[in-house]
Amino acid sequence: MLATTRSSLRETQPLLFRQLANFIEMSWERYFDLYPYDIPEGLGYVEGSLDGEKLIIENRCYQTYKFRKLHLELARVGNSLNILHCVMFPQHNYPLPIFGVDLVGSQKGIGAAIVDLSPINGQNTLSHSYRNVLANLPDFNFSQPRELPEWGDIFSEFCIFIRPVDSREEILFLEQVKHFLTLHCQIALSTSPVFSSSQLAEILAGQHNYCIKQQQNDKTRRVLEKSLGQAWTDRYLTSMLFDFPHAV
Ligand code: BLA
Repeated sequence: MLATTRSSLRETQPLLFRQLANFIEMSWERYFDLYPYDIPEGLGYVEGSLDGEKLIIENRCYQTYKFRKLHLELARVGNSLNILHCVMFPQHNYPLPIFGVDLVGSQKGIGAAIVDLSPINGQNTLSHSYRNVLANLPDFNFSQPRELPEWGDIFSEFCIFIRPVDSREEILFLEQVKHFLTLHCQIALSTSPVFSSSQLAEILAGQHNYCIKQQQNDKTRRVLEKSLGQAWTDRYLTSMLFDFPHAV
């Protein structure tokens, strides 16, 4: 077990959040050699309550040989809003998609559950090794699929975006995330780096586009701004949640 202190916020979050957070970390520990990641000053653990409710954020980040940043964030607003956010950013010389998952839950239940392996090549397609597996996963026919916002053109055709209606659907969603993540870790292990400047440029451009689009999520921005203000939120979105590497 790598982490010596388990998150305190985690213990207070609903079951699906805890199960997903635990599975993500277990997978990272199982498949990769994890190295420390330098979280920007003051952004690892955050508490804020400007004029809204109290917001608590706990971040865990690692880097590996093939990933510049593995990021797991748990957040809680007031007594009711829970958030799990996870993104795996590949190194700029590995032609891998971006794994991302977001859970947003209130007292009324989980309103948004989204998972994807987002392609970062110009054609917005995943390689055969991903497609072969993802296309053959069972189709659970979730009863409340949700529509992606305009900036959501970064997501693949396999993206799952739903409002789970009961604990059965929550478990099925968790199962799908496990498939996505396990597949990704296994493919990442056997992926070789690219060397040509055109391939490197394509990966950089793809990651850049992913981050720029995610930064346009007004719903995330609003939650953060209410508790921590606009300047802080700008810095958080661009340096902690969706930072991107500049030219090689
Ligand atoms: C939606 N994200 C949301 C919502 C909130 C947040 C409040 C609205 C929920 C709803 O419509 O029911 C808030 N999410 C946060 C906050 C953080 C967070 C505060 O991660 C972090 C501090 N978002 C991601 C990632 C993905 C993602 C990695 O961070 C996808 C892989 C997607 N979240 C995403 C999408 C929506 C969303 C697509 C719906 C946006 C919309 O409907 O406009």
